[in-house]
Amino acid sequence: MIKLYGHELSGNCHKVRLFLSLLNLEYEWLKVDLMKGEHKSPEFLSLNSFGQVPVLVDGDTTVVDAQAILVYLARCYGGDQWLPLDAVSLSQIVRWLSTTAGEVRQGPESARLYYLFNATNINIDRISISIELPRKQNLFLRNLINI
Ligand SMILES: N[C@@H](CCC(=O)N[C@@H](CS)C(=O)NCC(=O)O)C(=O)O
Repeated sequence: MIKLYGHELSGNCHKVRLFLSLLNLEYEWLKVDLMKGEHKSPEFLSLNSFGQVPVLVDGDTTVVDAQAILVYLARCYGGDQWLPLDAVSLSQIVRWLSTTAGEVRQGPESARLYYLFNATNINIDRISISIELPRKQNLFLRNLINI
């Protein structure tokens, strides 16, 4: 059975869980407690030397990184429906995978970390400007993450 290492508060893990459910795939959920630093343990680092979740293990195959996992699952289990290979479709899919790891991460995810998890190393003003939100950037971000 597929194993997914992750944490329930991780947006990157959520993407993978959502797609597994859309594909009706059963999997074993293995919680990696980020708060306790389990993602930096030698055992976990042997799965992903970056020390990050999500990590998916499918038989002999280990895939790290949410976007890579989505592509893997789409190719293995989704037929052509989720990942058509013609040049235009594929480029559009990569564009949005890239956006989730870029703009979405720089915006909503950083706001969530800043406001909900007190990640004070994040410069929230700079992030708001860098993703070019038009007005009242912080208010927009706060509304987006519902606080
Ligand atoms: N590029 C990776 C990033 C994964 C990532 O940043 N995961 C976070 C949780 S959402 C994590 O494990 N953070 C712990 C750390 O970086 O030390 C992906 O898209 O999956």
